[in-house]
Amino acid sequence: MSFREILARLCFGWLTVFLGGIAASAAERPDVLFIAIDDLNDWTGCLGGHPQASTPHLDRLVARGTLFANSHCAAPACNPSRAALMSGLRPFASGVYDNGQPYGGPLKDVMTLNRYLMREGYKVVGGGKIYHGGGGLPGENETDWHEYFNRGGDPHPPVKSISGLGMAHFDWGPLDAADEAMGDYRLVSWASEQLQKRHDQPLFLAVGFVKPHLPWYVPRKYFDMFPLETIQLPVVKADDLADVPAAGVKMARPDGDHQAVVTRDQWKHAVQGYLATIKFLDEQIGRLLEAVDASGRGDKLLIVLWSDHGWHLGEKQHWRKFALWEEAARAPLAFIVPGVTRPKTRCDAAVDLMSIYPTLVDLIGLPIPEHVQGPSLRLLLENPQAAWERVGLTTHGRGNHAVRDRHWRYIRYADGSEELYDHRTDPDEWTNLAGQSEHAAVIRRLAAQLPAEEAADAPREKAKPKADRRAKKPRPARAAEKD
Ligand SMILES: [Ca+2]
Ligand SMILES: [Ca+2]
Repeated sequence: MSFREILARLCFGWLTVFLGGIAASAAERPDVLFIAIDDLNDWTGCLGGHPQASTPHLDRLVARGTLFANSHCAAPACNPSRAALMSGLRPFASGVYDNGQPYGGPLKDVMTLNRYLMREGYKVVGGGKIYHGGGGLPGENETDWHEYFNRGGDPHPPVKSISGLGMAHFDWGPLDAADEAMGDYRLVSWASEQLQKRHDQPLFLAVGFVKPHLPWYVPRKYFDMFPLETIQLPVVKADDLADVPAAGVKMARPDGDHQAVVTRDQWKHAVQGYLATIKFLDEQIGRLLEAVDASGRGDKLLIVLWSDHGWHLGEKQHWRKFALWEEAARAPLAFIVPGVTRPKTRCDAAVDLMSIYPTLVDLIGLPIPEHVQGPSLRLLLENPQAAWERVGLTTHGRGNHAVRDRHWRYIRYADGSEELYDHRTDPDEWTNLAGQSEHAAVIRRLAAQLPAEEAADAPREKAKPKADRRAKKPRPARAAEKD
């Protein structure tokens, strides 16, 4: 073969690769079903966070691929968690640390996941709750989503507070309403139509469930599935806060929600309400799964499912999210990737939700934008036992962080105080080991994962007149932590 022939063959080879690359772009890319859930902790069948949790449909969906059983949110609150995972910027990079800081300004010029996929030729449609408070950035939806579905509200009971606590949406009880009246039911009906439609571009379909967010009002049949006399409370240690530093006790706020719940004998009612609302959510996931199967897209549909953070129901005398312990930080995460994941796979490597953006674009075959923080999980999807040195990192307010690896949770508050828990012997995080010198090396290793620099707080929204009035009441105002 002459030199010229060799050169010609080489050029032809490269041309084939190059053209192949182009052919694989756009039309060849997989459809993506992006399932977001609001406030679902590990009370699922597959994660086993509560013995009575019943989620057969979610478990069935997750069993088609890889469950990340040790995954954690970037921030334990709706707004910063979602802003971070959709933008690729952690709270300490964007300055969006809590629910009172609108993400619109800080993310104005950021290549968010939905913008990126739109630019790369995807049909980008969403519905329900993806970002905190709806779809894209206020007033800029046309650059963020081709279409966005507003699921509308949910029915309310005739009384203001079923529990008698009188604490706004921190309430629970049965509704005399049909499933069809619920916003998440309409969301699935809409999503099912999107799955049936022919789209001439690859589809990015974001389905944002609002339940099991408060209030826990769902049709009565779901409450009937969990009779009050059968309800098991979370296992707790009475003096669990005794070894928690003051900054942690302040986050737990034992004299707030917990005292109100216990005083009014509402603990079992609340657990019942959360279990019932999760069961309702699971029914909707079952409907979505049926639509997926009916669409015939299964073999080229990439599915990711996540919840924005966990939830406490009295562990450490704490309720809601807004804390750095396992219950608030741990959040379901699963990927179903045809040709990559295998069914019924569980991965125990420590990860966090910042990996959703880079993993998706990596799997689709797009470059990961430079600003995106967090590693792609492709390696773990291909081999769940692969060596993994990364950690799950959770930030709650400037300067407060938790680092989770396979065995440990390390927490450091802005004032320098610390907690350390060994999950091999203490899965409930009852015994704070931070003061024990034999763990100094572990703490040093985990503390090295904390950011060296942290962005200043993004501007807070101005309090509405109603919130001003509320703030004057004796109950401590927590405008920054509104659900
Ligand atoms: Ca949430
Ligand atoms: Ca303790």
